[in-house]
Amino acid sequence: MIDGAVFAERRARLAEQVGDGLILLPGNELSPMNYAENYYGFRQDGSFRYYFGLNIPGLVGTIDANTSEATLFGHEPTIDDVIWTGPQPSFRDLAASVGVGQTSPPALLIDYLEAEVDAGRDVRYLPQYRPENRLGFERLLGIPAGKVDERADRELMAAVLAQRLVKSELEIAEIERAVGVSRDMHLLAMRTVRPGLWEREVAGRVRGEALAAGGDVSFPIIFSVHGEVLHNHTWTNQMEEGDLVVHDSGAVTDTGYCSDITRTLPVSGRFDARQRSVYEAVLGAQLAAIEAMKPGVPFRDVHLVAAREIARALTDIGLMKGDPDEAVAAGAHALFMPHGLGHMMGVDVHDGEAIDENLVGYGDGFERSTQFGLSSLRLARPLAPGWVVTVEPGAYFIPELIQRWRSDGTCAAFIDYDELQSWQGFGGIRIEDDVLVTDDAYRVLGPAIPKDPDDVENVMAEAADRRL
Ligand SMILES: [Mn+2]
Repeated sequence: MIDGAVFAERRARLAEQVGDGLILLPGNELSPMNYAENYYGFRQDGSFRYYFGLNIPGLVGTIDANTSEATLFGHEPTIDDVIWTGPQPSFRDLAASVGVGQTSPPALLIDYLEAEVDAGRDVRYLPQYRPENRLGFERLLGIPAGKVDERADRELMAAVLAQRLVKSELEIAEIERAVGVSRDMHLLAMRTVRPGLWEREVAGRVRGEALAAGGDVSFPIIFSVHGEVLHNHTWTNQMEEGDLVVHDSGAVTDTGYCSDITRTLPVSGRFDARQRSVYEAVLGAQLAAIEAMKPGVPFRDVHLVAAREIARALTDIGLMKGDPDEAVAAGAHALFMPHGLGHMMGVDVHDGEAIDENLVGYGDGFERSTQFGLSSLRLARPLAPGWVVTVEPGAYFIPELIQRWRSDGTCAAFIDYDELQSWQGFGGIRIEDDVLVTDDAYRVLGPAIPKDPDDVENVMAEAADRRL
């Protein structure tokens, strides 16, 4: 539980930043899977959770930016609610628990907004990513659903991001708790993986660990021997001797804070020589990138530190050639790492991106590159104290991409395509941790999760010994 005063203080700061008008912050609704009353697991909107704390569907919050007075719109539980979902605290008490003294039935929201608009006040809101909320705005504000996002309030967007992206001590402690759950999830996977098991058998147990901790996963688990498929959310393969498996997963705690951690495991329990060489390239890149983090350093530079490390190591291995720095300038490393180094993290696992990905990561004179690979970087601008950022370099062998580049002769001066031929089916490797930017440097958050290749092998070997 987070004290109600925390949310009241956040709302007061936002009101002060925005200055005038009425801030309208809808929470999320339950979302049907396949018929009206069969829902996906509920996930609250990040900004609503940040300012109003409650993890309940169907609520709307307003903050008067002139007075910082907040109102929560929602209904008191009826006898039907009690029959179907059990005894509920009163809505008034729930609102009070997050420091809100004023509640109102949802039906009155439309009149309330109309009165504000009639009085000449701005109703300010954030872009909406859920269709039901866009439709709700059409009904409440008379803005066509398709035009809701373009009329979102830029000042409010900037103010919310400025506030949400800088984490307080309390938030850092909550994120570290989420990383602690991640540690359990990853150790469980390391102790379970072996040839013959199916990916889904491990993914299911990993999810169970997140549920047992009182929360859930913060996004659908990536657990695949096809790690080269960057966002692979299927778990349909049987793991075989010699495979690598990429495990990218995170927890969300009961207070709504996320973690996002990736480890890559040898299914046999031991990395072979090639696997270890690429693993060490990725680990070296991750450690060098983390080491480069401090306030004022553009995250784009940190990304390029990782890219150069990978290019250097792959040149040593014989997969790349020429000068590694020139290779990175030409974008050649992106054949192996086509994604960005990381993203912000908080109440959303990609924190703030529901508001605007470019507003989170660009600006301050930074514009998104059009170069393949670098164009996928979500965060480029200079780091600031209190930011929590993932650092997740990888190296992947994507057959279709290699084929395309080879036949186009792309970056042929920097890639040894003949050598690459014998690496078909290698898969992918990614290593990810969650890092706080401190006043003068960085801190890797949470308890350590094995990532040195010897440590990973040792955890797997101990578990294999116990199974005998
Ligand atoms: Mn991530």
